[in-house]
Amino acid sequence: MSTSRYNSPDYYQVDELLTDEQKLVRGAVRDWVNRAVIPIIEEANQKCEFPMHIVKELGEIGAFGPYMPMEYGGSGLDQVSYGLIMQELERGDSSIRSMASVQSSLVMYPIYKYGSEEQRKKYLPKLATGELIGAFGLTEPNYGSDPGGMLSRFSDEGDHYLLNGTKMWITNAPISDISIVWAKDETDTVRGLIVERGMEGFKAPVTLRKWSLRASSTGELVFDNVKVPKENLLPGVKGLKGPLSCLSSARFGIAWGVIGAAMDCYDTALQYSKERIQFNKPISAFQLTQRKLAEMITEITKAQLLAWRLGILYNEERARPAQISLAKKNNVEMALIIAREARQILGAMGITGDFPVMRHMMNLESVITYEGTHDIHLLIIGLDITGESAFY
Ligand code: TGC
Ligand code: FAD
Repeated sequence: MSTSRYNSPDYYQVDELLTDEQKLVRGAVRDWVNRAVIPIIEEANQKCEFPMHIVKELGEIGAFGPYMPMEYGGSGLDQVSYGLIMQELERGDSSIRSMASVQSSLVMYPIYKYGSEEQRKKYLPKLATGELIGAFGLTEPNYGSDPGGMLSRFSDEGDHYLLNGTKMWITNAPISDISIVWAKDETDTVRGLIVERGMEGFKAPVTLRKWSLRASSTGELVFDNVKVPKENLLPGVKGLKGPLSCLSSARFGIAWGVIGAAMDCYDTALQYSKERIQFNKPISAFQLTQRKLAEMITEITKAQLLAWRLGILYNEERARPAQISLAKKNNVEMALIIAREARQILGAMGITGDFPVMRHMMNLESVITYEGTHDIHLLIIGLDITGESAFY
């Protein structure tokens, strides 16, 4: 049972659009977040440490690859359920949702979709339980928004591949057992390789001094003549559409996840405003506070409906990449604005770790940048509606 004071806002009875199974899944994850994440997450952020002990528990509650078939360790759930799991995890902290997003959408998904049957059987069940942790290496020091320019390369050396290059800003890198690494072959074609911890010439140094996603483990992936066995190449995809299709799944999860962070900020600000007295009144009685709260619940409600509709389209395999961009862009910006406004309602208390608001706000500064920046998503939508590319 939940012991948290959290009241999940549902201004438009969006719950009525959910199935019993979807609500059951959400309830189980919500209880777990209240029990396992809320009590430890502030300390993990202050110490800048990822709480490793929760990985196996994330596996037990089915947070890794929930939409994968059961034979590979998944739960065979639909995409709305996946979204609701991400929403509850991100209510706890974006770092926890990040860990689960990468594991599910960026590591299990490409192995399931593009891997051989041997690769699926070898890696997916262990990734589903958290016995293995995965990372996804696309971004490089000089190629972030423009991953097609990547410099990482591998050559065919007969009985193995030889991999060289550097990936930067990689979630889970320092704690990962396997990484899905995107690199160009000798024909300049982007391919995916599964690189395992301990391979000679492979290092994953941690990225220090972050002010955002402090409870997430971020690092580099450095390959110096790494011998990768030939059976570690993902056979099922060639070209940039390989990594970009994985991003579609992760961006979908983020569009849902950030609603959780926004709901937590709204709920915290609403409760605080009713209890905080200034000028002999609760601050919730002032028009300017009410405007902030009314705007928040309006934007949360719109974001919920957007995510739900996208989930239905996703379930029907009709969600287009630009539609996913729209939801990622809109919902992350919505959550960030709400976090900033909620922090104002809390006054000085808003800057402390006694409340989750500033932590969410700082996290969301990463979320608006990764998985495609806000502006890149505007350009993806712009291209979709005009037919003109403004990237180059
Ligand atoms: P472009 O020519 O547009 O596309 C190349 C090929 O890919 C196809 N494609 C997609 N396929 C599936 N899903 C998508 N979302 C797709 N987007 C594009 C496209 O149809 C084409 O296929 P084909 O068959 O014609 O070859 O590529 P471009 O080089 O012009 O780049 C386009 C651009 C800028 C939109 C793209 O590169 C982009 O999205 N840039 C942003 C980079 C990004 O999002 N990086 C994220 C790194 S991972 C990360 O941040 C993880 S954080 C995780 C966490 O902690 O939660
Ligand atoms: P840049 O591409 O240098 O962009 C800088 C600015 O220029 C942005 O505002 C951008 O919108 C703008 N810009 C760029 N191109 C254009 C254009 N054509 N028109 C207009 N404006 C433009 N990557 C991974 O591969 N795996 C991970 O697990 C991962 N985890 C991450 C975790 C964290 C905490 C962070 C912060 C990042 C992570 N990333 C990861 C990297 C992330 O995807 C990139 O930071 C992101 O894609 C942007 O790249 P960049 O930082 O190099 O910015």
